[in-house]
Amino acid sequence: MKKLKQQDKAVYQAIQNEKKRQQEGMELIASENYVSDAVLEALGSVFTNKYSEGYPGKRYYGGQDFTDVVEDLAIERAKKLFKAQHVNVQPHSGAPANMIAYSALLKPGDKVMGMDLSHGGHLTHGHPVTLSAQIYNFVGYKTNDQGKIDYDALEKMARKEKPKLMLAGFSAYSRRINYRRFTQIAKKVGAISMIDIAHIAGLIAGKALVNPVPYFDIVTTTTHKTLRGPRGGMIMCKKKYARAIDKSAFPGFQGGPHMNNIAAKAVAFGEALEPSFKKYAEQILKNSKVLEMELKKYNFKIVFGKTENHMVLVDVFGSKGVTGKELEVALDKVGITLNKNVIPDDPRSPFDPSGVRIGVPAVTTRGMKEKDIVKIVGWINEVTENINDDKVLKGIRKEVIGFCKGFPLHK
Ligand code: DSN
Repeated sequence: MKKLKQQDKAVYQAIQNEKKRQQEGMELIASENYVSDAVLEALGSVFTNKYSEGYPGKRYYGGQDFTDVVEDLAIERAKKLFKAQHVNVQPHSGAPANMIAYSALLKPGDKVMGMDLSHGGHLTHGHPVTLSAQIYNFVGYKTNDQGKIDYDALEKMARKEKPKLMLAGFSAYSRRINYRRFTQIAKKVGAISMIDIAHIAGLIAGKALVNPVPYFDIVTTTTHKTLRGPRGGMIMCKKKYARAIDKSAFPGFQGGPHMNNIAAKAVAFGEALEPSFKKYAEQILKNSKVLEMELKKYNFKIVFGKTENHMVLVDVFGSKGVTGKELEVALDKVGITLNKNVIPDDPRSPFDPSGVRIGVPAVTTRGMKEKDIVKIVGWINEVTENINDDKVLKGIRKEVIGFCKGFPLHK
């Protein structure tokens, strides 16, 4: 970064500080990860200079010889990874990907069934604060007392509501979804089936979880969570919906695609096709199970009962009398980063909810294994027990920095 250092010290310094923060801290936000140096290089490439409205072979401006190469590579690799019939790699991120899909399939006022946010769903699945909820008529389904989706109840609800679209997927739910049953219900009520796999795309690509793509009409995802690519979105769909999705992405919703980002997606998908990615996905599940078991040992309450993916949702207020925000702030002081999170039908405010969400994709990328997760949960417990004791927190901070030295990040 010689040029940047000379030209813009303020930005250069902020980048250096962020690098240090990442190196000396433990990243447990379930949606975060570390990209490879190769992905970073593609992101910082000259493709950022290029406008490429349209699709490979059908662009509106000239000079597209090489943009077509990287977009085709990204599409072909994604098709191979997910066995998808059609792929659009242009969505700038997950929220736009969902809006692009909705507007391809729905008319304003159409009904959509999506998972309630406090039960693990996502803002863009129809939360009232989002544009999606202003345009479409969302109704939310919930998990039952065992922390699972009750498919009989879901079917009953679908028959009553008659949605145009049934949406599966989540951002804080730690259980698996019965893809066959979900899509059968959608078919029975004549709804289009859609799933947002943003959180688990890497686990699917790494074959640690069953691939839902063959089951669903439409699949949206981000590329930067477990999939470990650049920040971005992607839509996969059955051939039948290909034209509608492509038209909705461009010119419907977005302008020029971010070609540097698409180049980086191609690189990340290439990495995900390597055997080492399968090992990484398997290790995520192992680490996540240890996370759950260790938290239970310390009597933390695991919402949804257990984890079957890369994360757990913990009711820290219910089990320890500490709010999600209090724990997030205290853990920040020791260099352990996670996020406060609502729990099902949380009586507390989303700004100071009962829970925290903890995920292991980033620490797994960093090379941490089961024994390391045991250590991390020990620290989480110690911080919870000593939440107002700055001396204890300072001591843990030193230990975390020392521990992280054993897991170096970008040079
Ligand atoms: N912000 C992402 C997450 O943390 O799950 C999704 O929006």
